[in-house]
Amino acid sequence: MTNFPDGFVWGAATASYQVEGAVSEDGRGPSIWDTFAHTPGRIADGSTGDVADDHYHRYAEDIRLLASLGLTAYRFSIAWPRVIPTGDGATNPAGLDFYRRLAETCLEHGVTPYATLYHWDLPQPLEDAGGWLVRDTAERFRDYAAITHAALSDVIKNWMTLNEPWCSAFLGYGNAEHAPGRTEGASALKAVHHLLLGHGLALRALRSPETSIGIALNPAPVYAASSSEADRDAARRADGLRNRLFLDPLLLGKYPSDVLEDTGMTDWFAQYDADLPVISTPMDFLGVNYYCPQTVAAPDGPITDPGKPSTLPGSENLVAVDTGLERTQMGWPIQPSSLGDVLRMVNDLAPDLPLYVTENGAAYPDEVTADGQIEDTERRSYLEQHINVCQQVISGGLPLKGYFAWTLMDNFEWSFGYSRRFGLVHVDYQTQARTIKHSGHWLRDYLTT
Ligand code: IFM
Repeated sequence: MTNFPDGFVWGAATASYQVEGAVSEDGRGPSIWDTFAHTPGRIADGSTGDVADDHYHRYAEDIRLLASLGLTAYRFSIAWPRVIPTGDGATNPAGLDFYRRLAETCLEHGVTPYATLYHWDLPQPLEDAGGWLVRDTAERFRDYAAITHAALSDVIKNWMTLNEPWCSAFLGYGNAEHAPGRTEGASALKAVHHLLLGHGLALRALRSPETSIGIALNPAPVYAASSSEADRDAARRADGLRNRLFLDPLLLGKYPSDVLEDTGMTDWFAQYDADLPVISTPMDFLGVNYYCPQTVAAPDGPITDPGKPSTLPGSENLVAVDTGLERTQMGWPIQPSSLGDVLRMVNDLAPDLPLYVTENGAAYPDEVTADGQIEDTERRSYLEQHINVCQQVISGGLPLKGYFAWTLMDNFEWSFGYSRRFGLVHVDYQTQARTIKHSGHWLRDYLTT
């Protein structure tokens, strides 16, 4: 066994649109990702999540595989359009039944279910009515969360409201890399507010003594490329948009004023001060999805390219600096110690709040050898180094309670389609055959021997 404390949670994560497929079955309605993926040019390999890993039909096999890796927790997401196909209207019992079967199968295998209520698949009719740029969506999210929790709280005790609202807001409404593919400039910050409000409203609606509720964010340590004033200011702006814009309202009950000023959104946000107590409703835990740090500098001159909208409205004039670190296939620099930095950053703001690493992993261009092996040495090393950092931060006194690898099995990696594999388990998309990679075998040995 590992040197981690008793009760430390070991799991793997997935998300509905990335694995389920079965997009038109049993009454599921369309989501923004169905629309986006079916729009030519949006997904690098022209693929969609129509079939994905066929997890909707193969979930029992997948949960058995997860348990066979020595993992005892499964973080999955619930597709809002399966539960309420139009987003706001009749509930679809077949959709709820699927998640009941999934949770019950977990429990039969000694696996604790951790459900995320929103991992980006907004029902399309809600986007047509304004999406996350309008307040109504936050209220519809609360209703969906309450219905889902009421139906499943006997089998699911651990809940997350949102996954990575930074991506929903800035990639969805900022630079159009994600669904719904809109470029709204600084108005993407309205999506931030409505997502956080939805989180707070749902948290209040779900609160019960048996339920543990949190959120999964993707904060990243931001380093200045040099100690120059300009580079430090670039780091301040990047940190503001990536981290403080989410952590401050959630944990401190206020928005960072410099970010609102940089983006010209001060007046818009001033109207909604009354939402902050809702947004900062105390959580039971905070999930950190960590992949890589950012190192930024100020450019020598203006670099804004008006043809390419910025992901970070208000911080267009930033350059990402290559510090020479090795990178994964996503181009993300590998710096395990930064996982410690990000966990300490959150812990400094909320010293008693239990933390989980709710995602961590790496994409590499895996190859299947002639004898059917996937010798993913780099992924194994990535996981091992990051798990070692988890151990160090626990020794340092941080309340880190669990680690979820991203991801159980290769799946639809959003705008990259199936061209990026993060799984502990390889998926042959032609046959749907699952094969445990060497990283998965390593993790099983690490956890069980
Ligand atoms: O695949 C995604 C996941 O859906 C959210 N966090 C990052 C992962 C890798 O890009």
